[in-house]
Amino acid sequence: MRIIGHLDMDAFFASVEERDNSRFKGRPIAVGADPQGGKGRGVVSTANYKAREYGIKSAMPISEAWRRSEAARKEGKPVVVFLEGNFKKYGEVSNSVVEVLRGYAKHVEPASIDEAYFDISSTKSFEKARDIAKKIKKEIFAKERLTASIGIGPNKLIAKIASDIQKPDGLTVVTRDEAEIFLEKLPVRKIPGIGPKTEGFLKKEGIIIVRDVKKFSRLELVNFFGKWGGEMYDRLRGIDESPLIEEWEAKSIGEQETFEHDLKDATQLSERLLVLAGDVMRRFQKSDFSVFGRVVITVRFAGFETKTKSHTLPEPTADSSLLKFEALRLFMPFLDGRENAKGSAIRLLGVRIEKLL
Ligand code: TTP
Ligand code: MG
Repeated sequence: MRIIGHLDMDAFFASVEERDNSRFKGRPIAVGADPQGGKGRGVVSTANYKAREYGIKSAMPISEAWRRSEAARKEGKPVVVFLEGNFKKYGEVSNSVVEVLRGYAKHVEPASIDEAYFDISSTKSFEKARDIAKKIKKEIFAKERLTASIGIGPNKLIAKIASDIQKPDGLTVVTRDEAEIFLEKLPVRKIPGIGPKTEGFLKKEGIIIVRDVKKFSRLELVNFFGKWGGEMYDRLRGIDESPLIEEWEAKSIGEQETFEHDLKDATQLSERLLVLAGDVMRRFQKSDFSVFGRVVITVRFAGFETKTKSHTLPEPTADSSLLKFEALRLFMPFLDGRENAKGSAIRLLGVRIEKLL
């Protein structure tokens, strides 16, 4: 029997800042771009729970967060502390948390800067797994003065969903026998992979919770959603055999830029893209990786619609001019009707390399 844990730090960047700046304790905090008195053009990386009470959340334009802070001020509530963040420090804390996990589990998969899966099948019981999870939380708090939420389940899928059920400082254990019932009551959106599109489609059918999607056969789901429908059929039932992937720490290197003014000019945009590709290449050359296998670009339009395009190379390479060539090739359709029918201006560009070895 497998017993898998998923740990996710609470309001991660904001909690680190709150910890290290005692004058911000208990105040609403948003980590992200400089709000520039409401004119800033970037986004919120994360907000602590106090700031979330103002409706501020990850990926929200920083200008919107500023407006909410000003509205709070008018109501006599505390204003938000805006901080730009210290990514090097977050990386170090992240490594330190993973080290704690390695003390309890042989197999650990760091899944993002603030989350990791760990395999504690050797405990052989969900009750013992609960005890281990408590110890992990306690040790992280003792070492880093930060709280984390943990989910325990029979696989990665259930563990991930469980870690999000009770936040902050939560611990949710779902045994193999409870898994299917546990999922049935949840809104469909809680299933990883079900995004706004699928949610919208299901809503039109009057479907809100997982139990109701189960009326569709595997074949029906495949007809609706293609190959993903088959995978979804399993996930709705708590079935997930995916193994922990331990070796992909820092599995991508990327750079992005939000422009001071939205850009339309093809020459200027191509130049910025090549500069970003150059920055990515320099970081790649300093890294321990020797080749990359995929090039990804992100384009955000003035209206905030965001698209990513990727190309997997026929074989991995370390070639700087190939990165620039592929990034430009992926970008070309955004300069004409193929990806930009309305001729919109562009506010952000990003370049990333993945499949690093
Ligand atoms: P999350 O775990 O999604 O968020 P969180 O840890 O801030 O809050 P929660 O208590 O709900 O887990 O993301 C982890 C960190 O990743 C977050 O602190 C900041 C960063 N991040 C971004 O920079 N942009 C984003 O859009 C998101 C979602 C996260
Ligand atoms: Mg988190």
